[in-house]
Amino acid sequence: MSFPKKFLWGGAVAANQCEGAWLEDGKAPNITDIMVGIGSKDPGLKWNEDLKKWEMALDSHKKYLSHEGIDFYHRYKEDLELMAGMGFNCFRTSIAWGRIFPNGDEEQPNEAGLAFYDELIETMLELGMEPVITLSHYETPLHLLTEYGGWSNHCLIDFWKRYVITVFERYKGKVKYWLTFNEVNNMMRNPLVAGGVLTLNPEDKNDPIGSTTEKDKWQGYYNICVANAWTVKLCKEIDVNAKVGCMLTSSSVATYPYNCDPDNVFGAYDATRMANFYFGDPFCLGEIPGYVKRVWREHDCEPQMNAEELRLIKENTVSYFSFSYYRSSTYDHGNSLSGDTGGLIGKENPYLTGCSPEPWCWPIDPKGIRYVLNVLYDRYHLPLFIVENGIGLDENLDDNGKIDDPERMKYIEEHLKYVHEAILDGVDVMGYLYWGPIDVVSAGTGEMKKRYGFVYVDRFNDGTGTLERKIKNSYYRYKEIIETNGDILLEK
Ligand code: BGP
Repeated sequence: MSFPKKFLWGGAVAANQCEGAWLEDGKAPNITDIMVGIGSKDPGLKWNEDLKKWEMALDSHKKYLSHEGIDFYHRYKEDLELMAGMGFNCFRTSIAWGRIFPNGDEEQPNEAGLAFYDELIETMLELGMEPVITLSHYETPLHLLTEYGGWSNHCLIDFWKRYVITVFERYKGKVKYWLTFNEVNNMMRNPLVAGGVLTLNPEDKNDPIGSTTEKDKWQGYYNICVANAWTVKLCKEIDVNAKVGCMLTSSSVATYPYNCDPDNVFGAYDATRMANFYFGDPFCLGEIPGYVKRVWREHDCEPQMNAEELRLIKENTVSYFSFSYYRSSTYDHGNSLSGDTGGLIGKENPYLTGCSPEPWCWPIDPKGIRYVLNVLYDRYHLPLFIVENGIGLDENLDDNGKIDDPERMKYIEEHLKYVHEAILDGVDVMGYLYWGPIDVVSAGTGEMKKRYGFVYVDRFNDGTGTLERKIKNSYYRYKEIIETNGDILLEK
């Protein structure tokens, strides 16, 4: 039994990490544009005491590499051809919300922004790749945060609906796979970027992230659940042939108890719920779960809700569950869990032997992807779509101008082997998208040095480079895997 016949093979990027052109053709800044890496505790925001509000204040000493990205905005044709050259039958990217509604609250969309995505989507289709489109990959327009407080403000639901209707109508019959909010379950750890929430009148005027209140976060959570349900409903009304899925970082599903101490077993389970299922449950089962309501009760942070919207959530659950998986973690009740773009970080797992190179050191756990797929399928009984998995390496061209990257090939092969095991277990897996098939700016650290691509991009942390693209050796291996629909991996 091999991979399913219509398996979706491809790769994924995000507008804010590759497009560049951050203020071109009418686009205004979004939240990632003011950060050098979303893991930064110090975004480019300053409190204006006269106006009593936050405003953008970029730091002239910092390099905001995402402002130019890899210039995908102007080079997407060449890049998509390279992707098609590997045999991709689909390609994931996001629409930058701020290209369509620059401030987020306009009545009319920006035609120039739409024109860019018209061409981009058309090119994917011409090259035989299904577009998989994320509606917001950490890309809330900045104005919505500084003016309205972001997603904790109920009016964002209407702004979102306007945006979603615009793109659903425009790309009807062209885009079959939509994803709502990228890794939105990171919002409790990263309310500003993943949750798009900013407290408007903070206690600590020097700390826009740390001063976000629990109340605002949970109100943002509820409003996003409503917005997700609206997205599903609108898609059914506008384009019956398209499907809406959620997108969660699901490395956290593989949070293993450090040992069989019952406190660790339950603690690991609870950590998974509070890092992952707390969004998965309303998105897929239509219910705000009891363990979330308990937090609201005990911390006095219950959001304002209404019965009609709760019914909307109930009746409009997603058609599939998409997720990223990079690594696993362990839970030990004496140690707190931290996290970054790869997932949660707990005590080192002595059973894992590899990790990605320093300074990132992400543990490598291919068996974890089988575990995650099984857990998610057992809980939600929905088709599962792996829309991010990959390894970041610090790479340079060798003397012959080439890059040999056996670590990347090994990483993919091993993960796909366990994806296949999950398929044998009976899990419905729609496809596998490698994260970063072309080098892009890192989400977590904002650097170029952390390269995921099968295609190298000549750009460096100091902003220099020709932007020339070069094929790495792993390109040919991934091509072979796709050409044989994964059979080449099963021959071993
Ligand atoms: C995910 C994000 C991506 C991506 C990836 C790798 O969290 O959805 O945007 O970049 O992680 O993370 P990083 O770029 O920090 O290595």
